[in-house]
Amino acid sequence: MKTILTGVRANEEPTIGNFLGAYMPMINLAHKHATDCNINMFVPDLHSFTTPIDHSKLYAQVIKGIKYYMAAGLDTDNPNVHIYRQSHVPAHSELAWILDCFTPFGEASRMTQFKEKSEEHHDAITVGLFNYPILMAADILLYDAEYIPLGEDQFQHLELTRNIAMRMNNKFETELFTIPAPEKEQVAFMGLDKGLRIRSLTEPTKKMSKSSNNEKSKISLNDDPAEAKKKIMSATTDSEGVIHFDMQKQPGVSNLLMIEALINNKPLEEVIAQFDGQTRYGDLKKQVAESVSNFLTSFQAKVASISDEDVENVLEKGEAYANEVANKKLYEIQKQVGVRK
Ligand code: AQP
Repeated sequence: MKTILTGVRANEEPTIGNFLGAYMPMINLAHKHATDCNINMFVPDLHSFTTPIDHSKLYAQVIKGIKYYMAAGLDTDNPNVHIYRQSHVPAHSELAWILDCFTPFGEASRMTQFKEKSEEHHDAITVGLFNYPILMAADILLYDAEYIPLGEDQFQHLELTRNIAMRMNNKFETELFTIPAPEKEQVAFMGLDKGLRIRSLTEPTKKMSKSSNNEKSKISLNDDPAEAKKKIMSATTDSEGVIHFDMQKQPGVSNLLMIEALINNKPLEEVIAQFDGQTRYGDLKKQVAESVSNFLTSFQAKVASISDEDVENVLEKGEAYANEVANKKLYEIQKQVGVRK
């Protein structure tokens, strides 16, 4: 059975960018492939402090992250659905070390996310931040995952994962790792024509990021719905005076059109047809504000109905599965690199 796998870091409160770019594609695939694929949705909690965080809040944020997966519609009664924490499957960090030794420094240095994040956090650039894509490769390769629903920003890391896996398969002349599908195939598997990128509300040429210090730039999943409406109403647009979907020239309005389509599960063309050529940006903002506020109200009610005990039960099952699969794979790899007979 093929494996579909994804995760969202628990460093900060996730945004609707994470929700629309990573949660929704995964949930849609989980429904579509409920009987013919393993669906692994994990919390990369060890990835959560590659940049500084408040560690006293991390544990609670991880548990909340799992409630979010469940509230988004992941069917935890399906035996093919596996929810787990990265830190509770030690094989992830063990494999990351091995993969480190098969990753040329020059190749890892080309990761644009590292460059961007080190500019943002120039006072705290850690080796962990540099190594993050290699731990991500371990997260994927341990489970022979083929499909990884990701937002556009993560495709370079996926390519690195593929390169490491191919290099090791060649070196050891065996099919040690399943090679994850390339970007084009991943995107087609998600039913998209390209990776999703929800933009910042205040600087729409940039992506919406959960770690941004500017609260107005993002809609977090725990935002008060009335506050979220205000953020949409004050979103940066442009002075063109006419609404067109054009990410280059009009990234602000195009971003709002995209949010409106994705959050209501409507085709983008339908939303574009409704607003194209209109001159009143306020009408578009009002409709998006209403949609976002309705979404948050209903999502937050679902989250509140899930107890910590529900999460514990799901994790107990998911982590037993993950450890069994991951350890089996790790043993095979350890044999190949010569540390186990
Ligand atoms: N704005 C976005 N649009 C579409 N997809 C997005 N993702 C993140 N932002 C957007 C996707 O969410 C998944 C989880 O990301 P992550 O938290 O593991 O790492 P990230 O890419 O670093 O996410 P953020 O929100 O930008 O976090 P911070 O600010 O903490 O670095 C990935 O699939 C990602 O593509």
